Amino acid sequence: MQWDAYYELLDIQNWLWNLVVAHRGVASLVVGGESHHRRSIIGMKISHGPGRRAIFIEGTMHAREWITTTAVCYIINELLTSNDTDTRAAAREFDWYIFPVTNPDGYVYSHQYNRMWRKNRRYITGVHYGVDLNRNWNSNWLVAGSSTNPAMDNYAGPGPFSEMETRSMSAFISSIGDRIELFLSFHSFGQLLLVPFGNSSEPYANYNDSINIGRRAMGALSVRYGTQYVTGNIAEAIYKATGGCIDWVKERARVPLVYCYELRDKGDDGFLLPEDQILPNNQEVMDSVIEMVHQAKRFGYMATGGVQTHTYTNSLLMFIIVGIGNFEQSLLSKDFSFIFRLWLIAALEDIPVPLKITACFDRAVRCFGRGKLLHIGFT
Ligand code: 0X9
Ligand code: ZN
Repeated sequence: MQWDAYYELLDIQNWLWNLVVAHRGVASLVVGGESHHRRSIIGMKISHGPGRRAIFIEGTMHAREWITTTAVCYIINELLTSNDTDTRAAAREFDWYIFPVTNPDGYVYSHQYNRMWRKNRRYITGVHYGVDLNRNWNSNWLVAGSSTNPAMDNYAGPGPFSEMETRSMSAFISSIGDRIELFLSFHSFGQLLLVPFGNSSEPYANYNDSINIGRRAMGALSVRYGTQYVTGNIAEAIYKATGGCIDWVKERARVPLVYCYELRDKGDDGFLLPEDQILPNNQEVMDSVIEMVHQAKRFGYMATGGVQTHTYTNSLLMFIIVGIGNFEQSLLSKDFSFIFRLWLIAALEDIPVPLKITACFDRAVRCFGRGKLLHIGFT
């Protein structure tokens, strides 16, 4: 694949397959779901071994947003072929699940009949086709920025998960959900990095971490060509819109770090981004993804070592945590399971773990607040 043209679905699928052949043992194809017209939603899994935490990336849920397709393909290409040290390390350290086209019927239609098509291609009623797949997820469905009118581009469908694409992809995401540490959706356009939720700017448990990590990633994005992105909550930075993919992934799949990119540009060419911007766009996006992984680790996410909790269900280890203040709430939050995991890894890998212990404490202190943390340990 060259980075100076937009490709059709079959070309992309062939390209993915050729990569699997060239990178046997590391790259494999996964079917994450199915479209209304029975096309497979194909993704690339990149894995250098079992037991790793996962990073999930999806693009082209909106058919006309062609720059997202090529950007996601570029990420796959770099992870498999780059000589850059950080990129190679990131490729080895995580299981990557990467889906360039999550709306294949719409994508094909946008190539063959209507370049500005956005939705899927299910027949609804009268002359109307298509549901907006980014309004059809079962998270605050139809609460804001969605339509009940099938003629509209933001038609949310007759019910949450009424569509084959969202239903099957959500099942796939759920099946690997507790391994996913970072989830990225790619859309265009607007040069934004969005965090949940689509109807409220109320900060969730790790909202500040998410914004901080996101801003730093966008700093890295800007270095190569000076492209500026704004990081912010969906409802504030773009508009209120619910039933979106990342909201569901955050709320229901409980993935710690979840972002939606709105790629180039800011409206000059919009969805029709000229082909000479493909490579620069893809390069700067890749810079940001690598920085995001780096920053996420610095903030205490992305625990490597890949220990799966169920391995330890019969373990004699007991985890005792004594805190005050928002203790109970923290117990229920993802932050707690993160600390728990870190401690399990630290203890069970049976290696000197001063760094992990430190990271654990840093994270715990951020979670509970300095001074509130009394004791964390094993018996
Ligand atoms: O409206 C959308 O779905 C996205 N913008 S786009 O121009 N690509 O259509 C924004 C999605 C924000 N995310 C959620 N609403 N969850
Ligand atoms: Zn979109």
